[in-house]
Amino acid sequence: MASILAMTSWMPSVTALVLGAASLGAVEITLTFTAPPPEAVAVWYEGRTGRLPATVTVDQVERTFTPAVVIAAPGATLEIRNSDTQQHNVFALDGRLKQDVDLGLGAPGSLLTRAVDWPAGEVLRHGCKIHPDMRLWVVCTTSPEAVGQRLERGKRTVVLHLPGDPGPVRLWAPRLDPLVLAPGATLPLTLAGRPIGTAHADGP
Ligand SMILES: [Cu+2]
Repeated sequence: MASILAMTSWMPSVTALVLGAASLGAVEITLTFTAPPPEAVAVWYEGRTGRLPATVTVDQVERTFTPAVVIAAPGATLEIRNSDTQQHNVFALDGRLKQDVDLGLGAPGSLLTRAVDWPAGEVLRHGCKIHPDMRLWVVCTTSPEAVGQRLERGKRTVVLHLPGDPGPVRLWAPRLDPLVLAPGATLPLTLAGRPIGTAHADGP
């Protein structure tokens, strides 16, 4: 009886904490790097499905894909504009994802399209055959909430805000070992087993 009473007296504060976290409608993910960070990072809810736009647009300005990381649903159309003063040649080559796509030369002012035709949960890098430094990462996911960004060199702490009801978060970066973060968890970040830092998701 005493233990039940003790539990009951605990319950309201625990419930309030859980509801408090959920009502914020977001998960804050903090990445702390002990080695040079990857070029880009993205997070989305693992296994979640929802409505996503049928078309996603990326621009090319000053030899840079803008934004550098985009989120797209399976089957969506990816539009790639060229607002630059020079031509670009967008391509994607990834044996594992069975991708060998060359969109050809895109003149200034042009708009090229392709289908997001690789599996959900996978990220396909695109580049430009003329400018090898150009990088675009397209995240294919069914999660209605997802965010990604290019990371600055030398950055040691990155905080991402993923909107939506808190739940397990999939964390992606180029060559990063697959990682799913439950709310409240802290896990090591590793590249092919080599530690490069930690990831923490806030939560109850
Ligand atoms: Cu280019």
